[in-house]
Amino acid sequence: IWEKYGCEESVDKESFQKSFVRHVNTTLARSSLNVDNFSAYQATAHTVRDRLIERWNATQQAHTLKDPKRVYYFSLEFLLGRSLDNALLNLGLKEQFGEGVKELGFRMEDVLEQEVDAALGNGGLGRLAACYMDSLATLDYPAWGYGLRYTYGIFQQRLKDGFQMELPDYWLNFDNPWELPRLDIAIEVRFGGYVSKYTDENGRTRHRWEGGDGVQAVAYDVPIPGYGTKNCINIRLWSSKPKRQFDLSRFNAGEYEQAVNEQMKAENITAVLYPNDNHMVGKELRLKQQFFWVYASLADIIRRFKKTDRAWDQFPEKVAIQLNDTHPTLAIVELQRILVDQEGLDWDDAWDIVTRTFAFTNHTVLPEAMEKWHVPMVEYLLPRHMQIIFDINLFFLQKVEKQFPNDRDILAKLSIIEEATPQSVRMAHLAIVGSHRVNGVAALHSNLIKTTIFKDFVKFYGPKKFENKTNGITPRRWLHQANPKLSNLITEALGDKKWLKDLSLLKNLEPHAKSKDYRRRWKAVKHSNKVRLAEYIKAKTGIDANPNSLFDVQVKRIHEYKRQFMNILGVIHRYHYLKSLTPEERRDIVPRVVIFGGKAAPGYHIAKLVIKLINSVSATVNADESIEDLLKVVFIPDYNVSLAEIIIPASDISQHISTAGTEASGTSNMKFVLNGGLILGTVDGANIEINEEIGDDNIFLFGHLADRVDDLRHAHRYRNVPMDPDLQSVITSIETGNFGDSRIFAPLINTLTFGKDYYLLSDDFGSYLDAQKLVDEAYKDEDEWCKKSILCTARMGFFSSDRAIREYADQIWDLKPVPAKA
Ligand code: 26W
Repeated sequence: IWEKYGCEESVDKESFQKSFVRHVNTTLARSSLNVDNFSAYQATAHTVRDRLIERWNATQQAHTLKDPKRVYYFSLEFLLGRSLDNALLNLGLKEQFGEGVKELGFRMEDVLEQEVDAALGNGGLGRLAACYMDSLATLDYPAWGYGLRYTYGIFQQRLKDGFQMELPDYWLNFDNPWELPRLDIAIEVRFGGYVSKYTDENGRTRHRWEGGDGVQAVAYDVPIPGYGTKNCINIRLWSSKPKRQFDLSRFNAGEYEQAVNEQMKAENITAVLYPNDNHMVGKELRLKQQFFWVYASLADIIRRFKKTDRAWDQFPEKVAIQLNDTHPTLAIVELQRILVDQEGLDWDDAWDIVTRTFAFTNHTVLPEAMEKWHVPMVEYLLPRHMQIIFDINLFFLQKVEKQFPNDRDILAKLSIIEEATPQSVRMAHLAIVGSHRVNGVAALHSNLIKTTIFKDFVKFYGPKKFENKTNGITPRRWLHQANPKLSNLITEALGDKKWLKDLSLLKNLEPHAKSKDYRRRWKAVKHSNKVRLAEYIKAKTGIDANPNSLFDVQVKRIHEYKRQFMNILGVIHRYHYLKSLTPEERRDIVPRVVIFGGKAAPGYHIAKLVIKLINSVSATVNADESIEDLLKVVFIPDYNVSLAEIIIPASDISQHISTAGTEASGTSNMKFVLNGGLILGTVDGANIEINEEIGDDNIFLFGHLADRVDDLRHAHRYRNVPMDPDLQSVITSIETGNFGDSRIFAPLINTLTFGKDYYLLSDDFGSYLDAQKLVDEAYKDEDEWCKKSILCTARMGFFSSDRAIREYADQIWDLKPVPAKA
């Protein structure tokens, strides 16, 4: 029977339609008379889901049989965006199903538009995790992601009078076809309690973590299909549920609120994603999220490991765990606890297993982003783990002392415990000590961590433990899916779609930059992408963005170090300049649309003022008829993955202008250039490597270098550095009230004065304006610009997440692909 009915779901147009109609009738309980676009989306999604699950099953079965080494990617964020289009493309179903849907009376574009984003992440780190899952699946690696299933993802952003407002992102309003609830996989997680000591049968002193309150972690599996392979990997997201349903005795006694209390407390744990990007806030609930997640994930991994009868010392030969930043660092402690307390291993044997299992990726050098947890809080929630952290630290510092006798200074610097009141656990230190490899995410960043935040660890461990793994992006979503017209034009030039699995093949596009006809068509694609964005802007903001203008884009989280403030100050400078011109002089000007997008953390007041200033400038500039259409300023609200897919293909130039040394890598810079957009940026993060690949002629770099930053800051702090005169006149203009009541902007302007201009806007402003001038000049020669655009795309092969994942697999995880059977 299994063989008879276990045949594969077909993928042709007719079977799509059959399955679509069946899902409308059964899954949705509707009829042909009441199928709207949303129902059509649901029916299509379920049809695709059936095919996904089949591959998912086959992949997991193959892995179970082969039992290869697996990598587990621990990430508190997976910023997946929409799934339907991606699944259609990766499974190669788009054409047939598109036809099928059309004959049923729908347009595929409208159907795709119905899906809400899975926005379980803040920005760079979360989207990187999503790109890496795509590559792991595509390259047939046996991999799982582990994360949390937040009920609320990153908040939705609205604007009110130019100010950011936050709305909850309740993304699970309707059923989510992209997850498989695994209600049978439930793991009890504990908090609190106490530690008891006892002597075991061998006379050894042992510890047991007892008591405390329990909640359940329930698994939801999200299938991630590879492109051009049957391989389909899994992200397991945990959702918190109460251990028991509500307390019936209290309910019967009429204490209804108390009766549901425990249930609510349990469900709180995975209720909401913390909306802070690059900023640590020491909230107890966040620590609970982290422990809940790593406890359940490790229990799951160990259950899988124990299915085969292997000795513990083989654990690192079967399991690699990558820590996506310090958020999952407690996993190090938890594994040590399991091995020592529960499995009875000696401390040193256990620790050897632990350190061979874990590797740690650092994503930021900003001091305010470093995770530190107060010891009393950790002690109260996780008493045994706190003891183990102290022991890990003790044994570690003993080794340090042996290597550096009588150097108290280095002990204090390296200690996992920060000696303040109260004491804190430095999670980055714990992550380094508990991992066999530490990596940064771009060349400059990886060097910086070795010479700044982790330099004393390099003294102790030597440099080999610290590596670079330059970030990458998936060309499937960020070119093929987001920019289908350009994807087709590339495929046409290269003869086939092999480049989607080997992005280095893009280099064969280079000769086509010389073809006038190819350039014409390349330009036409960019133009049509700009038209699409202009229509979106008109619909959402009412602003007319002329697609014949230069589209200048900065979209990313709003943060002082990313310097959107400098961008808008530059816009004001341009505005004054335009107003100073005679009508004849204006004829020579390249019209620009300056586009901003991005969310500010709800508690980050300065960042929120930047949004307000952008909107105030937008209101003034867009209403000023004297400058005609030469400048428009747009803030597109609610920037997210789906919006990025519209914005990125439409940019002529995008800005990546962080203070040198602050942006670890950036990944949107790669997405823009891959889509033939040029970049204006500082010598920071991956901009540097992009420059190396695409050449000096195809990028606009400016500003001070990272090695100058300390001196410049020092100068601001201790000497009276006069403000750049152009910057000063822009500030004066704001203060005069040209962009509304200037008093609200005082705290923002103060960052440049009383705040000692920590992010060095004044120091870089002159070279920023110069670089902008070069952009304007270059854009006048449309044909030359287009050549640059083609060369940019052609030279971006290195930045595929496939390359990045292969490096991790070969150099850190020792992982081999396991191709799923066709
Ligand atoms: C504890 C609060 C917190 C939350 C999130 C601290 C730090 C984070 C993330 C690590 C911030 C983040 O997303 N960093 C970004 O990671 C990207 C992927 O490597 C890089 O491209 C960006 O440069 C970096 O800012």
